[in-house]
Amino acid sequence: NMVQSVVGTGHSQYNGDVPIQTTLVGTTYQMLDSTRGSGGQFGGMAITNANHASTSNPTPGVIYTNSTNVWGDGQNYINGGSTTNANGQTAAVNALWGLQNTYDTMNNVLGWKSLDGNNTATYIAVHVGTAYDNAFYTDTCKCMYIGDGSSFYSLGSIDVIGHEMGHGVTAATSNLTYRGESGGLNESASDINGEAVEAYARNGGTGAVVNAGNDWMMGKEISKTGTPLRWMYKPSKDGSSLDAWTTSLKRLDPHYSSGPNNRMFYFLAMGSNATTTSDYYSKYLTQSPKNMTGIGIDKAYRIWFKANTTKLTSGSTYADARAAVIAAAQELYGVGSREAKAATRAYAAINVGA
Ligand code: ASN
Ligand code: ZN
Repeated sequence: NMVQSVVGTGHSQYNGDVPIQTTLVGTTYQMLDSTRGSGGQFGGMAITNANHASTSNPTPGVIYTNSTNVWGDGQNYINGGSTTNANGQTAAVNALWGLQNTYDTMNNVLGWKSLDGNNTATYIAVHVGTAYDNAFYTDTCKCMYIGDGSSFYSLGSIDVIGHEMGHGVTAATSNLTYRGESGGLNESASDINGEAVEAYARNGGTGAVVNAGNDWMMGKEISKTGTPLRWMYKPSKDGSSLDAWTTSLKRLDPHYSSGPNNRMFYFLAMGSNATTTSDYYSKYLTQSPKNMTGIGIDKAYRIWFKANTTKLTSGSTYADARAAVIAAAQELYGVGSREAKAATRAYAAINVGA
């Protein structure tokens, strides 16, 4: 059989028609991308159908195949109340496009290959569980599982995929322990990755992370109510996350103790005076730190990534994160640089250092 890597079209659920890299084997197309990553369970980046396997220790199932290189119908198969198309391809389109953009963000912007930096191939299995309202990363397979949702729409939005795969980067590098202050930093590292991938994808995948309309919210698209999972610019909007560091932060669930570091990243990238047509931001622009100028998400992402992958360790605290981020900014942009000063101010704004 002739095997070729080809570009097809996916009718995605959240992003319109998207290009996806697939493989033609004889006359059958497969959701296997051998241009992004090697080895792994499937010999390349793959999307499989978990076909409602139990969420505890699930098996990935088989790679999606099709007779043409046009995939999905752009509809939400699961959440219309119908289960007849419960194994539909649209969730797989979301997953492959999201995973390809996750790979490209790290590779094209940072030169970091796949999750471990060694180009080990990853995969995503969709349709895990029944009406399952979560998505999760598993390090043993360097893979991610996506549920179809019940309270949520199918959980494969681009920021959620970037978030989950971000857990793989952290696991391969700093390995921040998932409790206490390090747990919050671990979750924040994933939220930052999710938002950077979203920004990269919305910019058309041109090799930079440009703030081109990423929303600074996690999981907005999968929400049925319009309420996202988390707000990076004002984490306390969720009713549980902190906006600034306190001594009790370490006792919170990592999804809430992530808040201050998420907010630090927002301030570092966007400053405190960002103007936008979106009313999501406008209410929060006048509070501390006033008149802080951001350095843009591209530089902020490079700084955070360098800190997480080369300076943080499993037991790192918020104070350690401050030191690591400032050091990374100094190494990338110079001691006394605008970027290093912005990093210092962004941590001061969340009550870490001065
Ligand atoms: N989706 C969640 C996360 O990645 C799963 C979890 O609660 N660990 O944070
Ligand atoms: Zn997470």
